[in-house]
Amino acid sequence: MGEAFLGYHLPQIDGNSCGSTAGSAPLAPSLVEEEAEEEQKDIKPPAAAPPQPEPAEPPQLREEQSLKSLRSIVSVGQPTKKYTAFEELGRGGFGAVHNALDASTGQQVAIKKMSLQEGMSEELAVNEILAMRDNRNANIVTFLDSYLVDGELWLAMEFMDGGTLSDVLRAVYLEEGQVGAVSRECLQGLHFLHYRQVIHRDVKSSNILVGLDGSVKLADFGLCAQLSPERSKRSSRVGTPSWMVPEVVRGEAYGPKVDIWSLGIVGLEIVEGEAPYQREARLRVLELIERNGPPKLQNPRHHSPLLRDFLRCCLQADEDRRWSAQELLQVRKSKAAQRPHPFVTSGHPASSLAALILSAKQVQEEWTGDTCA
Ligand code: 3AM
Repeated sequence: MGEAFLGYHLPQIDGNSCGSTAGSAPLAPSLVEEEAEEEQKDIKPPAAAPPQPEPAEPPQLREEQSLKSLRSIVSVGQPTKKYTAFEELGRGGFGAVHNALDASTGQQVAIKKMSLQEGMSEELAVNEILAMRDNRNANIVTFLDSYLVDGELWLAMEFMDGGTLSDVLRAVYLEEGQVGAVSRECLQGLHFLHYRQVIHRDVKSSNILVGLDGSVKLADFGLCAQLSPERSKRSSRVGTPSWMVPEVVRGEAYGPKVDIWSLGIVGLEIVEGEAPYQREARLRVLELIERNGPPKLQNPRHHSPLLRDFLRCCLQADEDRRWSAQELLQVRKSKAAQRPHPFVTSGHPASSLAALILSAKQVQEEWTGDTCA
């Protein structure tokens, strides 16, 4: 699975912060990575002329500032007293995720532990906490609490008992009505974020969590960007290669619709099993995205005209022609869309995903059993 990256040689992510506490906006971190030709795993970004939107401060000063902002937003106290029965669920790009029990309520929680030893993590951590804390919505994983523990940031959030959408896709096949349901739920989360001028910038199936009740929620906000009237576009090359939109690959100015392209790529992941070019080396992926524009379905005739049209609306290389979350959902009537996209409205209710997510869990458990046997 491709891992996210921040633009190569960037002195800042792009000075962003999610969350409404603009005053405590963390400056984004320095990151200078060695180039290495390898698969998208553990990749670091390719060479490009990165945007330099704001003058960089000395790295040490920025690190101190972000550590200060982090200290000001985390809770005081010992999470090891509040939470018990820790078990590792898995590892992501920035650390491990554990599940645990809230000792006072018995509620199951997920705790993401991010090591702050590696340069830029404080800023990503602040970004992630503020984004989750300040953007509460039924289609966004709920933030519960955060702590600083021995050089680690612990972020407690709601436990999603179905795991990631990517885990589900490995185990079961989704019918089109279920693809519509997942797309609609993600679009609702994206519409909420975009309405609040937040761009997620790393939408992919491994950053979408699901529940055994059929819920579908966006997660992993470390790379998100808060737009403002003064800064209505971003231009840093941030994201995960196969899910990146051409305007990001080219280092051009972009807005919230980058997430809609990535959602279109999630649609391809769902129906084809993986994202386009996912097995290619990262430089090659970026080259292919820039050269080929919108990726095509391998077997278009295997899919309905509605699904094909939905993907076409998301995967428009021209940002102006790409539909927004609002247009796809038709949350409000706009000139560009007098009706919601029928693929989204024809999607099954989210609750109908419950059985599918349960079967995916069972298949995964069988696999684990087989491995252990
Ligand atoms: O490594 P896998 O895919 O098994 O499902 C997520 C992933 O598991 C899980 O942590 C791993 C690394 O991202 N995870 C992350 N956030 C979670 C949450 N809020 C979560 N599992 C449940 N609830």
